[in-house]
Amino acid sequence: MSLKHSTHDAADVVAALAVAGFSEAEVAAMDAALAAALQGPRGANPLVGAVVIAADGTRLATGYHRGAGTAHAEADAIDQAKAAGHGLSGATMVVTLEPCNHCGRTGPCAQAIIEAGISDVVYAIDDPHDPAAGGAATLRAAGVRVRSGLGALAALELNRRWFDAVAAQRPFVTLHIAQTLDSRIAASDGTSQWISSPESLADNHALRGRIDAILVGTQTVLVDNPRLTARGADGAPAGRQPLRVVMGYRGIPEGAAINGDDGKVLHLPTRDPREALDELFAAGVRHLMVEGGSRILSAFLAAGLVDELIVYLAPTLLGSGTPALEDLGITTLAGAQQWEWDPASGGAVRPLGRDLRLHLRPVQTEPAQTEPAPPEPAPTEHVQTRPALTDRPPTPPAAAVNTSSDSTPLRTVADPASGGN
Ligand code: AOF
Ligand code: ZN
Repeated sequence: MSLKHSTHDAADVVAALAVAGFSEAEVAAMDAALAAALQGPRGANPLVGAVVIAADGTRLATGYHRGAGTAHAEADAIDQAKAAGHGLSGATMVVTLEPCNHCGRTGPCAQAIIEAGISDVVYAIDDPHDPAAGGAATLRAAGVRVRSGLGALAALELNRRWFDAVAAQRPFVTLHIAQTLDSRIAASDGTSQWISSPESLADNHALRGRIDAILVGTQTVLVDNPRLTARGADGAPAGRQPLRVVMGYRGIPEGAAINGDDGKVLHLPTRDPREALDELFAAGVRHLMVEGGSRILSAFLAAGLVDELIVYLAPTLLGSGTPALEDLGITTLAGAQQWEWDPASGGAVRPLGRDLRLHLRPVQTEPAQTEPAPPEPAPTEHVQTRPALTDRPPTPPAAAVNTSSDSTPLRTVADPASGGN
């Protein structure tokens, strides 16, 4: 919870913070870090922002994470501070997530902070992701003063669905719909290329280039014969390609374009989104884009398994044809799914050529809090805090992830291909 939302007046807030052990400059820096985090894209990694302030509270640099495989927020902020010629000895790093401790796709942030000579770290919330967790302990062992809890509720809310996905050991799911104004994804004769503007298609291909996997149903393969590769405006394949996944019972024709020639194709003989996510998580997929068609889109939505919704809305009317969605099992307005505009990843509403790109996330479905929100936690110097994570569903045991040898084997098909989208 950001203190700017408090009902107290400014003097009360400053006094309360002094008691809690956070300076006015640290509170302002955390607000700025939370705002910076929103500039990043949602996906396999959380949105993270970081602000470095000098001992006198002067802001030296602001950084954020631009998605899996790129520099973490702390490293970004440190690089920017150095590029601007600032010394970091005695500075404070204010960051929305516990600095990581692991050498993943990028180096451990805890080490980068220590090496930069930063003396204080204020972070909002612990990193629940096992390989990355433990940065606070590493920092303390190196003599860095570490406090946490500032902005914890806002930081949790920022990445609510990412925390859920980590706890449930499933990929983060982005669902993509390219539709007309009247929610059609194809005309009655089956034609669908192209409903979206070239700018929307380019945006979708950029997203394809940074996800781990893209999923369609067998019906889409049989009707549209898509390639599902990430391509640039000139049609050339992007450097990084997603795993192409087909879900459903029917077989994939040998000559289907989706087969490609790189072997990065998986057929999941199931109609159950949960089963598909279990299989994909076990195969290392952490960010999945569900591309269509309407039965698959609806199955993921009905199961509550969509973390992010991107709709490319074309100013086109068909009046007939394939609706984007099928029955979601909702019969009364009180049962409607509620979504909220998501300002992250390029904004809630953005014109793309003649289309609008709409970006949404599910409204929290957990029971409403009956008690007033807890106060901003006091800083923790020795105890690892995990504030609102305690009211999350418990992490399922590892056995919940389908890795058993008697599970339906995955069939990989890799045949020459042609055509499609
Ligand atoms: C941070 N700062 O800005 C982010 C963190 O695959 P990697 O190497 O990018 O590591 C991803 C994990 O690191 C991610 O699952 C989460 O636990 C943490 N993300 N950590 O210190 C950041 N994005
Ligand atoms: Zn990191």
